[in-house]
Amino acid sequence: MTFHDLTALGWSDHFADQIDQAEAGAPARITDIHRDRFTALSPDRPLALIASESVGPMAVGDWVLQDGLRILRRLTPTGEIRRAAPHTLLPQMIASNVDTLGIVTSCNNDFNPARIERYLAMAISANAAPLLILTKPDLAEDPRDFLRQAERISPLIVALVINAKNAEDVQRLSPWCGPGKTLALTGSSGVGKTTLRNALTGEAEETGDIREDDAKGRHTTRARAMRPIPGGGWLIDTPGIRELALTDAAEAIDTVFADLSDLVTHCRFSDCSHETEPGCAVQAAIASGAIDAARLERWRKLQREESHNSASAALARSRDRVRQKVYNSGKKRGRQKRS
Ligand SMILES: Nc1nc2c(ncn2[C@@H]2O[C@H](COP(=O)(O)OP(=O)(O)OP(=O)(O)O)[C@@H](O)[C@H]2O)c(=O)[nH]1
Ligand SMILES: [Mg+2]
Repeated sequence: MTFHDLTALGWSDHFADQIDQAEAGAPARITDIHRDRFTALSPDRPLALIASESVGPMAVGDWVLQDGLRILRRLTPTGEIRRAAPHTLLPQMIASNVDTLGIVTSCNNDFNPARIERYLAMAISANAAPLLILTKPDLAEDPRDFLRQAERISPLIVALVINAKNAEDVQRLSPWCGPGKTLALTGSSGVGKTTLRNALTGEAEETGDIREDDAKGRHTTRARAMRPIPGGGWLIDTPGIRELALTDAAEAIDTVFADLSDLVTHCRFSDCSHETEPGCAVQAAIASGAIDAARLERWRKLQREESHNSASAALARSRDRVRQKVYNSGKKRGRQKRS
């Protein structure tokens, strides 16, 4: 069995500063979550844990304090990869404490700038560096064309074209791996996340074919998992996402579209809708060809959607608080009656 010291596991002052000298429990990092059961790694051994009641939601990649059986406390992460869950739109954590988010797409029909912009915002709101990984160049006529399109999406894009089935090519990800570093992979089903995982970690996890007509995958990976990379560092593999909806990511969206969000500060009216108002800097930039009207539309659509999702989440949270108050006061009345 391999042992990892705390630093090699990703520990830093960010976590050490959160602990009191006298506090009970030792640090460990969560690698798998199965309902209410957790697998974690401490420097000296793997652990099977359950959470004590007060701990709250957790994600793969989290640092916790534990007593060998129970998780006592979750330490505040450096960031959370989050999305709005399908149907409920409530924030759902995918992974935490991620240094680099590998946004995986393929040199085929999966490639979609609007979708990549969403993943960029997801990375930024998690304090993770985005890295675009374009797989399946061996099946494309001109993979460089996908790279050129990717680089036009945002100045934030760092993109690599990688044949995930070629172990040597996958080694080009090594600058983003290394002791203590965590690389998570996200993207649609069938883009090659688990194929990359197997090449990086030496595992033989199941991968699945995609449909020929639209390049869609079959959702082969079902659970998130954090695994060691033999040369150092950690890889988090995640199930494919059908449609990424964002929540609590307004600032990150503005960062992805920083040129547009800067531009609006030059409009004559502060409440300019960028449609017909005089002195609109955005319309002027479109007219001069400085910005792309389709990109502006994508930004505004994402802003509208995110604000709807965040408002739904805020409403659900306040309903929860009211329900909790009613429940607590019911419990209190019950206790008073009994005494
Ligand atoms: N030719 C080629 N095939 C690839 C490449 N990357 C992945 N594949 C194939 O694409 C299919 C899907 O790969 P997976 O690794 O299962 O994809 P995934 O992203 O993990 O998919 P989910 O687990 O469903 O989210 C498999 O048949 C892989 O062999 C690549 O770079 N080139
Ligand atoms: Mg997979």
